[in-house]
Amino acid sequence: MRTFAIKSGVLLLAAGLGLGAAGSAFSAESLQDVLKRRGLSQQDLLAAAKTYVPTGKRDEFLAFSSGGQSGQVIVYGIPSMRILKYIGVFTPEPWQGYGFDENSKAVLKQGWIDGKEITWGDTHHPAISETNGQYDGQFLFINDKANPRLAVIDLRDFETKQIVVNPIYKSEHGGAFVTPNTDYVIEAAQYAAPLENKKFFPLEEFNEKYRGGVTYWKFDRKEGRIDPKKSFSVELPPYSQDLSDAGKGPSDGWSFTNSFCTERYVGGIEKGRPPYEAGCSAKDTDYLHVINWKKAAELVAAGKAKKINGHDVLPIDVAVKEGILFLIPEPKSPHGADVTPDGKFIVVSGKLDTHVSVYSFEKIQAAIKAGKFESKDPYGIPVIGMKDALHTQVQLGLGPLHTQFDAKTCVAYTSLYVDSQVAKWNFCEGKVLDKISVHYNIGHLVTMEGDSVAPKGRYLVALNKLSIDRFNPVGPLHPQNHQLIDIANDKMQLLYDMPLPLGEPHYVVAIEASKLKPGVRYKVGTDSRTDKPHPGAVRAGEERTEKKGNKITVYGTLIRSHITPETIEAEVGDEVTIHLTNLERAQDETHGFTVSTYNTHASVEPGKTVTVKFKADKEGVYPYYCTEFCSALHLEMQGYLLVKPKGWKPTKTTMAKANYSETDYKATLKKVADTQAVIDSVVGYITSTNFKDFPDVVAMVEDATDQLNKIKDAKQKHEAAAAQKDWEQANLWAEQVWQYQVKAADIGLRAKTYLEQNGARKVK
Ligand code: CUK
Ligand code: CUA
Repeated sequence: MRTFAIKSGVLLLAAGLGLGAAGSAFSAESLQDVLKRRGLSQQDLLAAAKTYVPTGKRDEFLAFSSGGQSGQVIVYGIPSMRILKYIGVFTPEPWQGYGFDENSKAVLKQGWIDGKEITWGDTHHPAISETNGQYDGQFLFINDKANPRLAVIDLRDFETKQIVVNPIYKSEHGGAFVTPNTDYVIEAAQYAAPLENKKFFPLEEFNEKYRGGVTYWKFDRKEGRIDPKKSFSVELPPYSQDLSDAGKGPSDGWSFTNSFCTERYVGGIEKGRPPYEAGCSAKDTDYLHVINWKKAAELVAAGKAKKINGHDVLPIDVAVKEGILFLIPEPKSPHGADVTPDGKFIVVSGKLDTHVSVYSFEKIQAAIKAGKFESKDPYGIPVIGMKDALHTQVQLGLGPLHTQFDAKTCVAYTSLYVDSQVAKWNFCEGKVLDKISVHYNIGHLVTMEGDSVAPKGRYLVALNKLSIDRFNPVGPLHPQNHQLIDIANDKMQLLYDMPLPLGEPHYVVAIEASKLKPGVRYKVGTDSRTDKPHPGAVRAGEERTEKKGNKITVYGTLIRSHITPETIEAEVGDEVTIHLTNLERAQDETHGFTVSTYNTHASVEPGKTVTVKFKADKEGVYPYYCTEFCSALHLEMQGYLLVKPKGWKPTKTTMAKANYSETDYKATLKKVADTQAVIDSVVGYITSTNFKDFPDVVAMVEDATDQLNKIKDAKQKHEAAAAQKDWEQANLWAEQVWQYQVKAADIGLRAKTYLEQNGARKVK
């Protein structure tokens, strides 16, 4: 705790010196000793050296993992596998106040369906925005399979900004996948259902009335939001559409979505029918849907779509007539449709077939151009013969699922669910290069930027469905297992197991860390959920509380270690709205805010303005306080909500006194003088360096100066009170001077440490 150090700066210095001297007297364990003691092999040591990121150093890549059933996104570093953040997306996240303050509630409310709040999500596929097919690090998208929704996360602050509900599906899976310039975010249906909302058709009418589809959400990059009005869907048969990918390079403008259960089988085991799993995998092949989305967008713009639930849907017959929709058989109950970095091939995994099928975009186009189709499906969609579209098929092993790519040309990695392996193979020549076992039952896998036009290679993470024997047992529900694999060499090497206790990580995307440029503070008064100035924001000195009828509106601020206002008075039944602006500029000086028993919480990062709102529906005294340990006086960052009975009148009007004496006042003045000496020495150090070259330090110095500037007023007050011999007031205002000093010194010392650690130069 820095403040204790400040109380006697001299003591701290002495203690520091003493510790250093004592430390060197102990002899350290040697590397060999440690290997022996912990039973580690040379191979373990090598793996450790490849993943270990020393304190103060950073990871090369950042991974964005689906949080599965948590409805969140998990951010971690590669190769250290250190978790950096959980981003609240479809579900409330208390720490960040997500779902507990009005601004984030508004985002979650966009995800309500049919007027009903949905507090869970089944996230599957994250996607990073792309420019010319390369990750640009600006936005992240992720889907919710259970409640067909898609979310937009801004990577400037890692916050969820928007949720859109798919207007026509009842479940979805093949999203989020972006087109090479993020013009559209693709989201395909999964389990077919009637497209019209709240419309019932019996299962007997499955073939006629149930449908699937692919939605193309228009992304407005300037606004950083999806534009639902400019988005559209292509109607598809009631085949269970599965995963999608957008074409790139030569195949840009097209998208590919595979499927299962093209049998259109409807179960009903309770009526004696064989189950879904039998009926849905009876045929040897399903269909890869091949769609010209660029032309589809033109057709929609030309008015060829019909409106379903107010949303533009291009009907199957129009898509067929206009020549933008084709099918290709794919074996068997496939999973994964991944376009190669060069955009020339589409890799489809067999799941129930031991092969991956590599389709050639060039061959597909040649067949379309020549009108060479082997048949039509029951909905009139032309079917291209498998052999007319195949480049090659490679036998990889049991249960191939998903494919990612390497920086090395033609090298791909495919997960083998049943074999619990990753296969490394060459998709140009169609041969297997290497295999490695994982633990166990791998689903997705990710290589660095491995689904972009320019994969970075280096690392692969296997996302395993089972962890069985890997970790300390924690009950029947095991953690998920993300296994880090080194792919820089010919042979893959397993490096590290990371347990994740949040939900099934269907997919992860990983980006070079240097491409991300998140901010550390907001422009003062920003609503982070709209990126616009918050109407309730105020600057220091503008704080106020307004009461109109039964509505109380507080325009407050937060700055170490003080909530303004310190008291909020209400009558039972009043509706209380509290806007809070964090006035800090120093990094990581977040304040939290809660009011006892009113189920409300806000996380207010520097510059942010957040609103909490509740009905003061019960008489009583409710403390409110800052929930982040923001300074030594954090616990004192408090206040009271007083909810008075209707018509209540005070009987006592003075506060209890502490009876401070002149001696107390003098002692406080001494403490103030001592602290000033510490501040002077820190200021002396900072100004002797090129601190102006460090924007973070400049911000800290501004914050510290702000604190010191407040001293003048408090000093006048204690001196005036002392002149009146009001030692109570004199001592308390002198204490307040010291508070400002402590905060300034705290920031100053942090700036000093920063300068020392970041190679500041002496300039005088
Ligand atoms: S799915 Cu989970 S393992 Cu949703 Cu991409 Cu394949
Ligand atoms: Cu602000 Cu604790």
